[in-house]
Amino acid sequence: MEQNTAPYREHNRTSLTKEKLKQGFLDNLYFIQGKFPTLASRNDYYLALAYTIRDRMLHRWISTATNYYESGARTVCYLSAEFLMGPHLGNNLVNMGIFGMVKEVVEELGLNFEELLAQEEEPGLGNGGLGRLAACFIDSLATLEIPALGYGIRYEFGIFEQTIVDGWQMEKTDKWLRNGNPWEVPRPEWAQEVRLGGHTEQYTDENGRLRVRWVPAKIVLGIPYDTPILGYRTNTANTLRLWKSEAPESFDFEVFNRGDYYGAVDQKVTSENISKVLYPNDEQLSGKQLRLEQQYFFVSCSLRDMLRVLAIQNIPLSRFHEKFAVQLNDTHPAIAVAELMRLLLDEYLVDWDDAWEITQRTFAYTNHTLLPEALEQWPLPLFASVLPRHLEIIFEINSRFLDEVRIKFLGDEARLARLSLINEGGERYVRMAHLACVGSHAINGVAELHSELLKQDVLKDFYELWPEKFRNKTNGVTPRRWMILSNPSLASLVSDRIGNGWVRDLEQLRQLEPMADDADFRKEWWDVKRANKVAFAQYIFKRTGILVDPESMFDFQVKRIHEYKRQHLNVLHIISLYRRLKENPNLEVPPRTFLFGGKAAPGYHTAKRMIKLITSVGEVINRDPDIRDRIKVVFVPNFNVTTGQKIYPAADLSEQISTAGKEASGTGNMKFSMNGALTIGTLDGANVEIREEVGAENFFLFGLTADEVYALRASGYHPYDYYNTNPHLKDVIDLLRGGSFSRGDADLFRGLTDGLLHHDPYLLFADFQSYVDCQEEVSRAYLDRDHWTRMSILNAVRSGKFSSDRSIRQYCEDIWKAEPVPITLLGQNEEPT
Ligand code: GPU
Repeated sequence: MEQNTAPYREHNRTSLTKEKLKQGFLDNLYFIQGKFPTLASRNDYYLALAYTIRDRMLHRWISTATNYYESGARTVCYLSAEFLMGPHLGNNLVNMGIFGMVKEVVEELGLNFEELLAQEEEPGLGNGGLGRLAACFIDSLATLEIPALGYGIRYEFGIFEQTIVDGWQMEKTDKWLRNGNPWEVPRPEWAQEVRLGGHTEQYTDENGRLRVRWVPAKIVLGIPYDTPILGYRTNTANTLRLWKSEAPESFDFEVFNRGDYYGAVDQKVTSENISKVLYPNDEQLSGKQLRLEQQYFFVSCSLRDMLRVLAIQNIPLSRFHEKFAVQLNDTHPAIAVAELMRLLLDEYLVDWDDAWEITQRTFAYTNHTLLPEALEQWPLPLFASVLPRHLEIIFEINSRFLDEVRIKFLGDEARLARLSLINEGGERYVRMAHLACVGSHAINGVAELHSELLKQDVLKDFYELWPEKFRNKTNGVTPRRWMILSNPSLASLVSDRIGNGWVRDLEQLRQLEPMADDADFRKEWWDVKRANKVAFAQYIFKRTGILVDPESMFDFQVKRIHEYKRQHLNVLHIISLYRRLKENPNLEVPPRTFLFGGKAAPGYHTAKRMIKLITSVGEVINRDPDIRDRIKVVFVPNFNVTTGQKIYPAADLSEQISTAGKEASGTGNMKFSMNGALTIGTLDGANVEIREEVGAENFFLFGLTADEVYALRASGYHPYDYYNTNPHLKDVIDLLRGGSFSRGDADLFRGLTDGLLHHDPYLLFADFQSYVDCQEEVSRAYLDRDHWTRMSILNAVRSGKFSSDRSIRQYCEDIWKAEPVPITLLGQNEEPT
């Protein structure tokens, strides 16, 4: 059927005039929500507005799909178990360039625009940095007009909602879909079948060749739900395709369940379980069968989806790797290596060597951590029971791989054992990072230091084998969400001076460097920060009942709660400062508000106790009449994308204090710096590069380097000696041990303090004095407002490197070999009818 697309360009539902927007909004309220303003709820208004904007995205989306279909261009597929998108409405308005106009329209209708934006439940389909990176990357891919899809899982429940009760974290389920999701379109016609469990059999095909057949124990359906992802002021609208699991209708329940109705319903329930909930562990493997099933489920659906596209574009299978560049976001999707091999070998009957070449040329792998406990391994029996055919294929990949190693490193048996895809020391495991390395043509870390440490440590043997595969791609974040949307006053201050080219080319911010010496500009800059702090103080009061002074320094540590990130080091400094202020009330330190935010994995007991530690110390300090006007401690509940958007613009100081060598990159560090916060940090992850960019004189550095950490451990680390020889540290620990912050309960933090005194695996004691000294420097610096503001400006305007546009450009050039495909809107050259 031929369709004239021209009318859709200036349709009632697509036009961008204020009148048409208003009409569209009221129409959607009536025809979609079935409401009239008299009875409409805030959610009705939000949905009507969301649909009004979605209507205006569809022409770009449809045009983009059509352009890609016709061009047959190389497509980037970003495979990720997490996409931490944050709310869509505001971001879509920014990217379409209609934020201001729509705000006016909504207000002219007598509605509160901020309230409607706040009505959107954020899709929290990720734990932290890794999932948020995926979200920034798909924003940049669309902005750079690269044909791309994000593939993942449509979890029914995303990351839990955190509340704080009596100082402890409580978890509530995240029912983000309860009010409907206007941004997604289900595509049931593109459903895929996924097999699980069962066994394999050998058979002889028509040509007399021995082949393997996988007889699964169950089949589940994957239904794709598509969300359009707009580029910033381009015609491009790419797709985030998330898979939901369902029971297949074609499945013959009578035969399989012998007419057992309840059994059939049971089967439906277990099928739906696969995409039910996001595992809330960050950098900690869960080892659960369901988690492996989730990984395989979305990977299999996604690869089959690529094969579907290949077929409709009439591209031969042998060119799969020319059509698709598939990025593995950590090892969560690493099973893709074995699955593509299986599809090619068993379902498309490709020879091993050809299949292997296609596979290796298709995949590239990003590693996101050096923590050994995060490296995924699956016990062999579990793996065999879920994916029996894949295990056979992995054995074959391994045997061919080890033959190659043997030739290169003759006689080096220890090396073979270290490199093997199977961990044979005791209980046997499949090593997913090894599978990813072997099956990929490129392997990258996410900051320079991290990429170096990968080569020296975690992936050393692979580096020695294939040095040419290794790269670095330093992370970045999108300035659209993290500057324009979250900090509009700062963005317009910047655009007033240098226009808005910086939004697509963040290095242009450097044009503002001279303004750091301009007193008027500094005043404006300070006023913007001050207004953001006032707004945040109001938010804090509403959420926690704590009054904070916007004049005080806002000192933030927001990120997942983890021992390696050392929120408790921050607390040790707070206690030491508290103690000094009590002893010497004349101490000249600027008022400071210490703010924390972040979730602890529900099963990570030490992390949960670190939250209790923060809130307990806060309770004492915030109530102490001598001190409470000088320092305060606040735990901001439920840190997520939405609260992050309020936090970064309000920050004076950013705490990036992980043990050197442990934080792969960090991305919050970049968001803070872009919004004019100064960093106190170790030489870890991307901190190193931030310091290089903004200048050492505008960065508060402390602590051991990664090499020093390594050397100290090697020479024998004795935390107790630091306690014995540093009276300040001793004071702090003794206060904690004596129950001063736990209403006399000496047991509450005993586990934490004993752990530090006797083990201290993250070297808090070794870095304590250096940290405290550095904090004194921070305090002195804040007293000089002019100088501080100068440093703040220089931090923001020198953060251009940390745009995710830069990261994505480098991935495109160096790994994906993908090029922009500018989109012409359909009907552009046709006459409207
Ligand atoms: N990261 Br592995 C996560 O957020 N979750 C994970 O499971 C793993 C890594 C983070 C790193 O901790 C952080 O340093 C990095 O900036 C981020 O991934 C994105 O690369």
